[in-house]
Amino acid sequence: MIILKSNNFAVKKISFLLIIITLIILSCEKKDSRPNILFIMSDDHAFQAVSAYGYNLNNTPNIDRIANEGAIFNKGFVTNSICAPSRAVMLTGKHSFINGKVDNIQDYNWDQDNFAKQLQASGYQTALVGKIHLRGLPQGFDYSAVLPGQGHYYNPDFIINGITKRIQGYVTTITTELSLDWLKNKRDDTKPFLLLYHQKAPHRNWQSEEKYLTLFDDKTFDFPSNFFDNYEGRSAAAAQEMMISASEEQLAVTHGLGGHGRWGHDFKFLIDPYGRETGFGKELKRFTPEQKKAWLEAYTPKNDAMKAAKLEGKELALWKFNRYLKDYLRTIQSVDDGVGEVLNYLDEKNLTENTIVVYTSDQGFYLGEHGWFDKRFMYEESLRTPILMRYPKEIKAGSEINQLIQNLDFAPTFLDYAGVKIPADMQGESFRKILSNEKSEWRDAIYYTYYEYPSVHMVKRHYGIRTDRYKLIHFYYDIDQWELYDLEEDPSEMNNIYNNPKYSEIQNKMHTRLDDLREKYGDSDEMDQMNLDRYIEAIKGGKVWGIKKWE
Ligand code: SGN
Ligand code: CA
Repeated sequence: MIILKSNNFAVKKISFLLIIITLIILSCEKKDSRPNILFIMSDDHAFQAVSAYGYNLNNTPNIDRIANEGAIFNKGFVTNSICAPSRAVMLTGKHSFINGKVDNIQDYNWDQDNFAKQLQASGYQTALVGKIHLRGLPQGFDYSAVLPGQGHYYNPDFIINGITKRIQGYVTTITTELSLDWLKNKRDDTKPFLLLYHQKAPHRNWQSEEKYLTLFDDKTFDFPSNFFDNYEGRSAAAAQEMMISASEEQLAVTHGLGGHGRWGHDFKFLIDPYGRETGFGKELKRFTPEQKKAWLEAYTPKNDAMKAAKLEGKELALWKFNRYLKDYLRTIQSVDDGVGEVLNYLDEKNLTENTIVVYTSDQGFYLGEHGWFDKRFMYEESLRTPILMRYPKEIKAGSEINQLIQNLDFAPTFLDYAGVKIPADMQGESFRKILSNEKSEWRDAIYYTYYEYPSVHMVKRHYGIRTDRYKLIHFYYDIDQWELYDLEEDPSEMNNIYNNPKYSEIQNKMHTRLDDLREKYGDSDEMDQMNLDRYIEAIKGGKVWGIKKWE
């Protein structure tokens, strides 16, 4: 009996130990310690308007914090400077002509692979909140709350896991709230997370939050030095329709697409200085009475004063430039507030150490350079995009990255951090080792394409390459123009030196490099023609409002 009893005791002891061991193993399995990824993207946020880049236009302390505690990229670029294509590149790690989403107009194929799908399959919990601008239910995400198309600044609709719902309030705040709600209440903390927190702001038409409607009222911003560009030697630049301060004649021939800055939509006049009613009244119909009241109280006195001053010429241009820039910067203030809230949440929950935080934009933007707003061109202000990144485990605080990084590289980089094999057909490269200082060898040139023409803003089709110092661009279709820039001598790209004998050797080298890259990535004249044919077909089908003229 006694023996049996003691045996029984031994068995119990062993079972108890086994249970403990199993629990330990299970809890180890439960904890997937791979880094979380918080990918913050805003829409049309120029690097000139992130204070960490030192342009002295505004203050973005929360966004700057990412760079102060991590890295700032001085040569971050996109492959195709327009919204939906840029997002498709970011998701797939493939150039536009490979992933198929070459312009804002044609459909994106969500069935193709993307890095969120890869992370999801490897055990990440994934979410997408805000603007994505790609039609169809997002794939690769356990949770999605996205704006349909461009979305609205005030009282926006959101498609939450496929179901559309109108939410009252300001879009930037709502996007932050939905992201925080997912982090706080929908997280499975046994898994690492991927959160795409994507703001609509500061996209046109720059509608700011009520509390910032009068920010910068006491300031006058000066023109950038090339605001009054005459586009000499650059015929594609001369043909665009994206002037902040277009003349009444230019506004009248704008192909009816609303390209140049408009009195109602952009400058917020109900009645323009010439007594004409604008469409702005209609836009305010979406607002609640309180929102509308706040807006009219802010804009009416400023607009009345402007009309009374009867401005002309340079003074009028300066006024338009200031109205544009101030509205634009106001919307960024709310973006920065949101970043602050989310970073604070990471701190509170002790998630800062193990979370990769990226802040970027879908492309750059003109803040008056060449007289413009918008993007699309391969010139620096829209080719370049802000990139700031923090990951305390591998990135030293205060790092500066000067390699030629592209949005093409995000997908493979994230997979690299997550320990997921990078699919061989992804065209970007992981820059993880650049950030940890373990690698210095890197590409010496980037490749660029742009296709959306004819369309609003009338920026002609082009492709090109940029090296550390030079840029070669070819505009084609209804034009055949080459441009070459020496960015060291001419950072504002005012002087097209193509065919300048002094640069003939450089020119030849750049042509060879361009041919190499077109071949390397799988682009060609045939591809350009195919993309053009597809575009004309899409427009003929009447898919695009506003460009019915080309039917
Ligand atoms: C809208 C804007 C354009 C802008 C495109 C693309 N006009 O058409 O100014 O270039 O979106 O922007 S607006 O009258 O609707 O404001 S993108 O960021 O989505 O590519
Ligand atoms: Ca954009």
